[in-house]
Amino acid sequence: MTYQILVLNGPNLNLLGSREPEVYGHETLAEIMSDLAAEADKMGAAVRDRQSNVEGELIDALHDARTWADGVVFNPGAFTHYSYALRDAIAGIDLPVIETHLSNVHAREPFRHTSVLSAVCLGVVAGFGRNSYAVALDALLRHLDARAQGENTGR
Ligand code: CA2
Repeated sequence: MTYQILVLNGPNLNLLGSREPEVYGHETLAEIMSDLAAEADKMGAAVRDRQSNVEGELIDALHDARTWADGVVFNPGAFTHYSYALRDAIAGIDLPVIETHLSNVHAREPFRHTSVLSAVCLGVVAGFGRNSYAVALDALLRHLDARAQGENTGR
């Protein structure tokens, strides 16, 4: 069974590799997503990645995922900290979503310590740079495997 996973990236993540490498690393989003697709293949999953700077497009992508995906790895960018619309979308789709961040948001400015999304996500991965995506994908696939075997693993 090949799990189908949406990897969704929010605002400004298209700028990765161009500025603030000390916070976000030197790789572009395209490089990170291409490496993740190779990792996913080894893990028995297929990923489709999408990036948007527009809140409504992220909501539409989450809604659309209901029709084809088994779960979502989601870096919502700064929307993490205040988007109740994304929170409602995640709560409404009945798919496991892992909130994922490159940086350790809890070691940064106070406004980044709050997430309005975490409570409706299966879990949160933050602080491992580009590896945050692979860690989140691994956790999501373990959850899906356990659920398929009838174990109760949360959401
Ligand atoms: O650590 C993360 O992955 C974040 O989701 C990244 C967001 C930030 O607002 C969140 O608090 C944490 C920002 C992404 C912006 O990325 C840039 C990359 C290069 C240059 C400028 C912005």
